[in-house]
Amino acid sequence: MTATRREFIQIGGAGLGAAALGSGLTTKWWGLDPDVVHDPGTDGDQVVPTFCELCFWKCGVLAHVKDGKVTKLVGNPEHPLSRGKLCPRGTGGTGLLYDPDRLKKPLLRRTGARGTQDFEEVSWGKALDFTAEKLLKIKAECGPDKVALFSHGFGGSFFKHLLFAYGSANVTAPSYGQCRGPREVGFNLTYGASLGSPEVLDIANSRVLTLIGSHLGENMHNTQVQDFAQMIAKGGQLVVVDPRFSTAAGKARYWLPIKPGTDMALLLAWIHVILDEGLWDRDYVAENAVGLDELRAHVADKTPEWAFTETTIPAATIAETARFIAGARPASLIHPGRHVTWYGDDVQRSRAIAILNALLGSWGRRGGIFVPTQMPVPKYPVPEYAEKPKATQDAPTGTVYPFAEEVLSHGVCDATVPGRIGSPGCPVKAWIVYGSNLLQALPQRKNVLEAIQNLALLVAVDVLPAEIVGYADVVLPEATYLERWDDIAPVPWSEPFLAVRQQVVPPMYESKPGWWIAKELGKRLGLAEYFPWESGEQLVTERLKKGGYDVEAIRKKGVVKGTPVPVRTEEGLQLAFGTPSKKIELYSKQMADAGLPPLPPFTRHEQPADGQFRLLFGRSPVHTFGRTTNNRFLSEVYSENEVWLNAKAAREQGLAHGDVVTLVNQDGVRSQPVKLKVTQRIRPDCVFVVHGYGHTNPGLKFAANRGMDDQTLVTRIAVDPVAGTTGMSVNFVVIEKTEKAADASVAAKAEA
Ligand SMILES: Nc1nc2c(c(=O)[nH]1)N[C@H]1C(S)=C(S)[C@@H](COP(=O)(O)OP(=O)(O)OC[C@H]3O[C@@H](n4cnc5c(=O)[nH]c(N)nc54)[C@H](O)[C@@H]3O)O[C@H]1N2
Ligand SMILES: Nc1nc2c(c(=O)[nH]1)N[C@H]1C(S)=C(S)[C@@H](COP(=O)(O)OP(=O)(O)OC[C@H]3O[C@@H](n4cnc5c(=O)[nH]c(N)nc54)[C@H](O)[C@@H]3O)O[C@H]1N2
Ligand code: SF4
Ligand SMILES: [Mo]
Repeated sequence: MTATRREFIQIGGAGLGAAALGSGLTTKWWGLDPDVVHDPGTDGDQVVPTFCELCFWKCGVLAHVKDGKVTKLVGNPEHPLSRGKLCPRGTGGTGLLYDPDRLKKPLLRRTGARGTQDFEEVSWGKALDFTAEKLLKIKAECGPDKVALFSHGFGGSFFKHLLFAYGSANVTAPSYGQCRGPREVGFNLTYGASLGSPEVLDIANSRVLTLIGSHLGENMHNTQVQDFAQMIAKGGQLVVVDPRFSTAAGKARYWLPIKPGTDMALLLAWIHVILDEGLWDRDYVAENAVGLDELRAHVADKTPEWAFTETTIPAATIAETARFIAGARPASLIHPGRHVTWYGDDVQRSRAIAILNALLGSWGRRGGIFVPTQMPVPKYPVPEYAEKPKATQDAPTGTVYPFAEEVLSHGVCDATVPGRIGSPGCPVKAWIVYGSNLLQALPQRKNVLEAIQNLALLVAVDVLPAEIVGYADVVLPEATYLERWDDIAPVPWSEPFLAVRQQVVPPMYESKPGWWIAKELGKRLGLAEYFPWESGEQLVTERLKKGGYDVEAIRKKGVVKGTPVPVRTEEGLQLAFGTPSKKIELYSKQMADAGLPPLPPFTRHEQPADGQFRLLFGRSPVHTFGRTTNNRFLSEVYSENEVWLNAKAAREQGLAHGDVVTLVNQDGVRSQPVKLKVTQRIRPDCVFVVHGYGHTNPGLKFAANRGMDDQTLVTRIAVDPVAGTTGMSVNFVVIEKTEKAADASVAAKAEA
């Protein structure tokens, strides 16, 4: 059974607006393009399959084209991640393509300081020559490991290849150290495998799904939300642990409004009850796991009564939900979350979630976590890299944080400031930033800006004038995903498939696809042999041909599927684990050997003082952080964030719904003015905002000055000792009433 559109939209938090977008019913169009742009929803006389990049889930898209314009984007029914539907954001991709504020030409900074935005439009030749000259100089003087790439998004693959060929292994991403890093490390330590993106979760078949924060329905990953709707339609039940009454909480059998930062206590108490009452999967654990005795001893005193004092969840509710969760095993899934950099003990919390899933026997089982398969596709032949790419000694990776799996972005910032960390030698000199708005993505902006001002070169490859672009020396305007080919990458999933991103319409303005930019830079760096393809199209079709695939059929359908293989034990999958013991490691000897707690300890985190609130953040169903807040189409539904505040707390503060307020954090840093949303749907000790607003680059004519930027207030972080990732939910604010209006209408007027 597949979810109907109605079920899908019911989960979405934005109600009617999302429905209108999802079905292409919106009639208003902004007329952004000087030429005719059809109303979105118009059928094309040509349909080109590709895949989406409004977020990183890679859903299959059928793009309708009429008179050379993209008129409508719909889900590809053949594509396993979209199944004929897109989320509201994916449907609004034309709002990016036809955004009048797009970067149109390469830019070079004139003489002013970084950030003054005094740019000169130049030819591609001049921009690339300038960049290559600087990069060659840095390599000659300091070595190749003094260049770093920050990257988010599928097109980053070409720039990673460029950096490796140049000799640097400093590839980093806020989507690791400020997002899912701790989860991947926690699951790797426990199962010897991580969850990846898209996460390998069999939600559609879960009988009970437990969400620890993960706000599905606001967090709008298409397949997951469709699966979620299917699960609910089939009578599946939900346990939602969230200080806020999220969209998902509205569908839940149990909503546990936990005190923020105390989830570990709840998880340990659940484990305690499950072991104490003999509710775990004995056969599964006996066969597949090690460390049960140590775990039992570890949680012996972690009773529901104890957890109540930490979490404020009544002991009886903790025991009842533990039984409820265990009662549905093995089709009982504790969702591992995605954005998990919260309090600095995030790997340990992810370990506790991994352990709980093991007790439920959900790994490799129907309704739990499946073991993905992947379609084979041969590489395009390129020479071996001349030298093994080197990472800077100064960026904390595995050496400082024993289980960090990637170069850490804030570590690169530190390594860019002379004398900040590591050896006093030559600090990192150049950053190439691809599809990452570091000023909104990284915490402790002062450090980020200090690093930026120490650089010899900052190159931004982007589609819009995001804040980071304003600080660049060289701005390289990339073509949007609808205007370019990208390399092919098999997605690990429950069924094997390959999808192609093909150009739907030619690049507008002077924008260029990433493959072209990387190849042209490569040529100028003496690395031409590493970019032997003539075009993105040729690269992809060669690889497919070599793999024996029917290229024409794939281009026509956008996707090819392979023969299914077992991905759950019920289908004949044999479980195997990549840990040192070849078992699920409830007790982690690896961690003990590294001097870290081998079982997840409870750490009591600082709580806000009277009158202070913990700052929490999350997603809106119709936007992807700050990358879509300038999208006029999506902004018809939600154009400005607001601060959620509990109604009782608001009364005590003398504040009312709709007031314009300023948040001031523990270090005296002030937010932009923002509207207050007074609601019963949040605990009184925290406030919540949607991340990605409060843009400050005036080039984003629609989004500039709309709402507030939560990142401004993240001046304090809690670094995870296991993975080096940065917990960011450790900032407290007071709320001041502001006289001056939060005036998005200023931006709107400027545009009119
Ligand atoms: N529409 C949309 N969807 C997206 C994205 C987007 O930008 N827009 N971004 C995608 C990306 S990259 C990511 S990483 C994911 C992020 O999505 P999630 O992983 O779901 O996000 P989080 O920010 O971890 O979770 C936010 C929720 O956690 C709750 N919360 C805050 N603190 C605590 C706490 O201490 N304990 C508990 N139990 N709950 C807490 C908040 O109230 C909120 O409901 O979303 C993805 N999906
Ligand atoms: N305070 C706070 N900080 C956070 C979070 C939070 O909730 N609150 N969330 C964290 C999470 S979960 C994540 S994943 C990170 C993500 O943070 P980032 O790595 O910054 O990712 P995005 O916000 O998606 O990147 C946006 C940039 O990509 C550009 N872009 C869009 N499409 C393209 C394209 O096709 N090509 C190119 N070259 N550029 C493109 C946009 O114009 C924009 O400049 O941020 C993290 N930081
Ligand atoms: S989840 Fe939505 S925005 Fe993300 S790739 Fe899929 S359709 Fe696009
Ligand atoms: Mo993320």
